[in-house]
Amino acid sequence: MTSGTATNATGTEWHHTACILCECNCGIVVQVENRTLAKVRGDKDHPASRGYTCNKALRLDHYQNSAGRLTTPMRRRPDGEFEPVDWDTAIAEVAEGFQRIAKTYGGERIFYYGGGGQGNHLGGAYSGAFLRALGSRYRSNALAQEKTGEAWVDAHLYGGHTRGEFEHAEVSVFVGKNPWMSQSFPRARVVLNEIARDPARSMIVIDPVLTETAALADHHLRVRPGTDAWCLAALAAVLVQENLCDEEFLTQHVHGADAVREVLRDVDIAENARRCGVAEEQIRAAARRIGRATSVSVFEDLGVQQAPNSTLCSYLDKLLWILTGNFAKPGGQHLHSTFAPLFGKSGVGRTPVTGAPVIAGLVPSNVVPEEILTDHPDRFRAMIVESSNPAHSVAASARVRAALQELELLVVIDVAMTETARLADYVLPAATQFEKAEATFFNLEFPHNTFHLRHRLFEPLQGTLPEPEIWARLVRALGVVDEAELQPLRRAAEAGLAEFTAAFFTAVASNPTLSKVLPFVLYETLGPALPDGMAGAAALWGLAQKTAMTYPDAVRRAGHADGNALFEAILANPAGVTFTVHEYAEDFTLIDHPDHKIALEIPEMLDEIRALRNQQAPLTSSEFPIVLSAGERRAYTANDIIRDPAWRRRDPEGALRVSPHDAEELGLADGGRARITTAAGTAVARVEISDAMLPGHASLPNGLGLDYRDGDRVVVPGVAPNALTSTEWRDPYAGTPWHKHVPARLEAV
Ligand SMILES: Nc1nc2c(c(=O)[nH]1)N[C@H]1C(S)=C(S)[C@@H](COP(=O)(O)OP(=O)(O)OC[C@H]3O[C@@H](n4cnc5c(=O)[nH]c(N)nc54)[C@H](O)[C@@H]3O)O[C@H]1N2
Ligand SMILES: Nc1nc2c(c(=O)[nH]1)N[C@H]1C(S)=C(S)[C@@H](COP(=O)(O)OP(=O)(O)OC[C@H]3O[C@@H](n4cnc5c(=O)[nH]c(N)nc54)[C@H](O)[C@@H]3O)O[C@H]1N2
Ligand code: SF4
Ligand SMILES: [Mo]
Repeated sequence: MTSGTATNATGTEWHHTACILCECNCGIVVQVENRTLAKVRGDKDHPASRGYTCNKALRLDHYQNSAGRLTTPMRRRPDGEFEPVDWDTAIAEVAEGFQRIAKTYGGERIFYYGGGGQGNHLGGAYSGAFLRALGSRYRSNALAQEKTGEAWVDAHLYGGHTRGEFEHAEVSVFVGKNPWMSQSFPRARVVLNEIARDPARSMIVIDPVLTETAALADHHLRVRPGTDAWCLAALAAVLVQENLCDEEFLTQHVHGADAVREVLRDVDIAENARRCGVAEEQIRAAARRIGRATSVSVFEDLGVQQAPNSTLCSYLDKLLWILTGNFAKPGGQHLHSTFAPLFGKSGVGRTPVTGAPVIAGLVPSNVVPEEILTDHPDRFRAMIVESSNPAHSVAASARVRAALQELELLVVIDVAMTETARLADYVLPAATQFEKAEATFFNLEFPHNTFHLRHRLFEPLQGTLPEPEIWARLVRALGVVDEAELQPLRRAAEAGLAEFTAAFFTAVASNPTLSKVLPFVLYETLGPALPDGMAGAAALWGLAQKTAMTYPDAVRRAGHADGNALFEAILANPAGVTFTVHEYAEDFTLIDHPDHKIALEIPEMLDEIRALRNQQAPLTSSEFPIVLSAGERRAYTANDIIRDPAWRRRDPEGALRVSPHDAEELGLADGGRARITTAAGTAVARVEISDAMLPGHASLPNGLGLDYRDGDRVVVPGVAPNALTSTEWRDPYAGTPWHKHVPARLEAV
């Protein structure tokens, strides 16, 4: 442990690493004692978080030393019980099993789900070699239950992902997003407080709940759940009808704006205001604030992405910043560089059984059960799940579990015995994110974008392996690469990066097999030449080359002469590096269309705006009159990452929040219990009566209802939200679930 450490005045060692509980991955420094994370602080040297953390990072040891950790590979016996097996047996049998599936049904019948959670994408970077060698093509992960609708819109508009620059925005707009709790951009609470304190800046929040963020807002548009499309269409319509658009920007950088404006001119703003339950004057005031600002940034998240009209909402909220020209300037919205793109560009079109759209290369999570539970010849027959818990995190858990059990082969790679692992034929135990080199590809900022390669704090726990090693062993077992082909590259790597670079490009150009399994080749050849414990970083060498080729000027501005210099900087800076520095005008060059203009007209979306005039039947009914938001981010939720309930300082069971009005009507008492019933299932939760909730709206936190076993003690605190959700409630374009809008009935128990 040399390069990963810093020492303070008293001689105590602080090791650089990162929090793994949300996509921000704030830099932290930790003191370790006997394999525990004894003390945790924000890392001032981290280029993005600069010392910031939220409350969640401080007790990360509940992840590292969870009693639920796996310590040996396991195989299911014919009697259904697991038995421990050694790694050689597990690897040989798993590789052989998938080979058999590929031979019998074709590699395309092998489906891959996951590849990284909020803090770990390095393992997933290696999965592709094994999957490609088998001929597997279909994959998915949690992004296909939240971000694919937005990705579909983005692909049409400019072909890339955008991010707001909230730190400098005059007006920040949060649509179905509560960054006080869910973070998602650097130093969120600091930035929100700064905006709230500054009379020259404004915050607009669209949310039915009076969230912590909404409480700081200048304009809280408190829509009725599920009615954002009317609110957003009205906001965009005000911009057009009151001539608040940036004409110069639209002329120079956008085409199709006139068609969009024509549709928005016909929007009846008063009627839309009525439909979403927000006063017309409030909508007009918010739109005018956007219209006159020098800079506007917009963040949409699950409140619209997991609710009705979600893809339309993604389109409408992008109109707010595009019509007003808030792009390619300080405080505006930006396309950004990526170190490794999170979204695939070339999809495979449609899923084999249901014909669902594959957006950004991802099968919609909600159709996974239907792609398995059928006698269709092209159904998925086998699956690998890595770093994800779909049996708990995907809609309609009961159906997902039935599907997973139907597979001929299910292999799960995780650190813990999860709801999904329990259904597997083989469970492969991974080292934790503090026991291996790790990084994420949530690198989404502009003009400065950062990348953080973390060094391990501990050796892998006995019996576990880092995923790059697991994938390498699996590829070796397939026998697709000849050892002799790797030898020259290994020798070159020992000689240095320059030698390796030359040898690598020669080898790959002359051998198509190697290019099929590139991450494996890098791990096997460059990996051994990297510092102790850092072999897993080998794939980053390839990504660094690509990054330097894609953004040569921005990488040079960040101080890296070329791909090798960037890779070396990443290895040498355990607190993270800035890898690109952009100039604002470069935003335009990042637009992926040949003319580098935003293509604003999406005919399907314009039809959807027109269709908002028609009545849409509510999803609630007399049987299920309440809208339940199943899975809200709170102070102590972190997806399915932390299983140990002792991590939570407050609200260990994750209360059901209901409005005073509904509590009164239904006879629910604060601290009492309520039965929640939906079309999919039923559960009992503790009640919290909260003024933050609108009548008719209730909310449950995410990440609860996970079981935790400590010796013989098994606890399952709270409600698993997906015991209450259904697969068919999903967006017609992207197949994303409506978790925030589940019709439900509540009764006192
Ligand atoms: N504490 C914590 N932080 C997290 C996570 C975590 O588990 N815990 N997970 C991370 C992940 S994976 C993600 S994707 C992000 C998600 O981050 P967010 O999207 O901010 O999280 P949510 O709380 O699920 O939903 C956001 C808001 O949607 C609102 N909402 C519900 N229904 C509607 C509606 O009909 N319209 C509108 N406009 N709003 C509605 C809710 O009131 C809520 O305030 O958080 C990340 N950060
Ligand atoms: N009803 C409802 N459902 C939801 C949501 C909601 O709001 N409501 N939110 C959705 C969203 S936005 C998301 S992002 C998903 C998240 O759901 P998932 O895709 O299931 O991902 P995580 O919860 O991040 O689960 C991470 C898994 O990785 C494991 N893990 C941790 N570290 C490592 C490691 O180093 N290696 C390996 N191999 N495994 C590791 C953990 O033990 C855990 O099982 O949930 C979705 N599901
Ligand atoms: S949970 Fe997110 S915002 Fe909070 S410390 Fe961890 S990475 Fe940072
Ligand atoms: Mo997410």
